[in-house]
Amino acid sequence: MASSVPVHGNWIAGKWVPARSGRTFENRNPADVTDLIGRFADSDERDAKEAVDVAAEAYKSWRLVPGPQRGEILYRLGEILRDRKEQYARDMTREMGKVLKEARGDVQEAIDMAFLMGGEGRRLHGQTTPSELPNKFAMSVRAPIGVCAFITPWNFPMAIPAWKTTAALVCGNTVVIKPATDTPLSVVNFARALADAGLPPGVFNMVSGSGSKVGMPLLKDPRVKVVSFTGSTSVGQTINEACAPSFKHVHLEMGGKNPIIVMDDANLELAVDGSIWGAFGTSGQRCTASSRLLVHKKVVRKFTAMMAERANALRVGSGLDEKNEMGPSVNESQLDTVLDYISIGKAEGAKCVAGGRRLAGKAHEKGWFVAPTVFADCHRTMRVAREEIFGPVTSIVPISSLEEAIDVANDSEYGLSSAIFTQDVNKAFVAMRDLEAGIFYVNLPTIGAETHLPFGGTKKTGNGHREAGLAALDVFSEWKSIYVDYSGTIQKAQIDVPAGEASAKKKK
Ligand code: UN1
Repeated sequence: MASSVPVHGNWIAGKWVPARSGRTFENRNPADVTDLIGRFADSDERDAKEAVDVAAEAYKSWRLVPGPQRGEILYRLGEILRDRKEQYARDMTREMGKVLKEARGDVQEAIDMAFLMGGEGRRLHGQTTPSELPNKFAMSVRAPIGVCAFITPWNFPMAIPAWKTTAALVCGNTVVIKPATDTPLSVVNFARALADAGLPPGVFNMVSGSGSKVGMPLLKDPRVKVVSFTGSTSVGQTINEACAPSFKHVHLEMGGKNPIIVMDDANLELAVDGSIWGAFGTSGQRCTASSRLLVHKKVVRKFTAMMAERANALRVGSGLDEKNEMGPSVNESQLDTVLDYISIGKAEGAKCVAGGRRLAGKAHEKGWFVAPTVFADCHRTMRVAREEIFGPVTSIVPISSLEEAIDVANDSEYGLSSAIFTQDVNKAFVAMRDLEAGIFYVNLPTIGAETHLPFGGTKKTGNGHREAGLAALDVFSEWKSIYVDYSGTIQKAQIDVPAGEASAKKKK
């Protein structure tokens, strides 16, 4: 049967090529590890270098392609992804486990991004502004930067590569991407769609393999000008350090410990609905997962009972079965991390009111399944209430006022997403102003960002950049300020005819 397993190469210069080493690695279904999805190029620095060679060469012509034409290719990308949405979603569920409905959403996010940046090809607005001097024109334009290297995660295997790629390409940059080793197939699919959309060879290249053998060489290559990474804060720090000596532009999207505040006036049904979705969507494997529930003491008992009941009732299993509401953890080491945190929570005195164990039994024995887990009566200092777990575990921390809730929420090294459930507009606005996070929701959980708004966070979640939305253009372009003098003289800014001096002279 081994011969029926597809083998995928790297996508370099518009061709599928094997890794120089000739080696491959396996990609297996986390819901059923006997299901071998394919073998993928196990690349090293030679493959990474070749991809950068190609991207650097392609940059020379791609940067000169008019924005509207670049945008049109992205628009076609959106149409192709829309046509293939079902197949690509199934491939994604099979390789990373999230339920089909969510995998379709992931592909949809890539489609949305393609259309957004497709349209941007005809805008890419800069500013025109008066000059302080006569017969002189002033404006700013966005200029591309060069080769961009992307290190992308497994939790949004197509959406996140699309966030980065579409924004980079519309600005006129070229790309080398290293997909997560758990989810290379979704990036293979994305590369196919880009090729079929008519993207010239070499503008987008994919090299699969490990962070040390492929990622690191990309970070050290002086021809790579921009690095964009989504993943853990500790890896982000390593990337930041590796890029510092060559002054690369670095865009980092990292961890979260996202709070939902539930006030005593909240619609509790809605708050529970939102918390279940926010905590257990994608098996809690979102940077934006609602992993802290800060619930007013007046309603916390009722809220906890409702959460436990709903969590226990969630149908967990293969995401390919439409009846299931939650899939597995992505791999064995992620499962181990989640189980470790469950033990830590129990040991530090958090009350486990739902889940708290690996799922065994026929439907689960071949995969990395954990029961949706709710810890109640948590204290803000507990590790389960502070550290990012990246699994189906959420912690309820009782609070007695909005002020206390905001204080607990902000007492975190992360600042990605945040939310409040309340019917009091005054409380909603105070939380909106005071929560230290890049994203804020009222009467929604912390997940569910839309592509046309900036995505990213404060503190150790990010390094001051945003992706998606028009903010993404700032990561992938440099401002160029342009002055055109048609006076026929060398007019000196700040020195010749400053208006203030003219009026001061008159007064004398
Ligand atoms: C992530 O978890 O890394 O807002 C991205 C959301 C999704 C994107 C999540 N649209 O939850």
